[in-house]
Amino acid sequence: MDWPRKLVELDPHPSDVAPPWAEHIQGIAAGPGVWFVTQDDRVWRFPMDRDLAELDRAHPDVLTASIPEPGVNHLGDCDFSHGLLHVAMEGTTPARVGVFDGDLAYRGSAALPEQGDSCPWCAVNPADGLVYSSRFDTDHLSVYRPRWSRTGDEAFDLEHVRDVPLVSEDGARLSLDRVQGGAFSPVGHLYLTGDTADGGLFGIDTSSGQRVIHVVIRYEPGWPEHEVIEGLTVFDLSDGRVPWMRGQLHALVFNADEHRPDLVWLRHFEARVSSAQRAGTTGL
Ligand SMILES: [Ca+2]
Ligand SMILES: [Ca+2]
Repeated sequence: MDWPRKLVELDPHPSDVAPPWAEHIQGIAAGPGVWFVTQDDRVWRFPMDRDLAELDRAHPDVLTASIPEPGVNHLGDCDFSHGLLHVAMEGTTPARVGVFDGDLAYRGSAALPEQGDSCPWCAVNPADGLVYSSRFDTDHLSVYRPRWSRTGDEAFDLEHVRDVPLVSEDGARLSLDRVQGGAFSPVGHLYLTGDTADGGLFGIDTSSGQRVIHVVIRYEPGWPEHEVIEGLTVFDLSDGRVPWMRGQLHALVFNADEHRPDLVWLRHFEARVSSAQRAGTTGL
């Protein structure tokens, strides 16, 4: 399946606002008619037909839940697949992936011994049903098979099945720094975010580990702005279902100022496909 010819950034929305869910924001995922958002200590579900910039827990359709797992003190990027919200969790050794249902009821978590104490993101590949993750600074992806056992309490487990070494466009070994987010397109293309000035968005072929797309996200990581690139999600808004947002790839940036509430931007990217690709496909 072809990759996009290029990714073009559109206007952000929400943009430069400080709703309560923006404080130390970490991740985003899309479900049926809803957005899921993770902060470092909280999970949210928001209706997609309302403006994210104006939502807080006072709205009757907004759900939220705090960290349910003992020892976990940091949630990372999240991903929604087959009715389950997968959330990267840190604070325990090893780090974990927690699972909530679509109404944010907690279902359990699984340890990731291969990743030590680092799990900034996790994402389910629709092409193989496997869970992908990595350490914050990494030269490979780790791949896991989810398993549920029903002996006594329902238990969730992730079986490590392989690592995928990362390689650059020209085939050299590749290390990525400050990986904050991961999300798959419907055809199984993996997109990662890297929170550095020369990082941004990466497209990774998970069969070869090769980076095939790199789009720098322009932001202000250093003093005095303290901006941070966080998680991302893939969701096609090109049909106008959310009139104030467009694009297929959506990445979080926030301004981590300790002296006032954090500001958030959702940065939208649209795939431009080659003429050889079939009309009507997003090409992601
Ligand atoms: Ca993060
Ligand atoms: Ca995500």
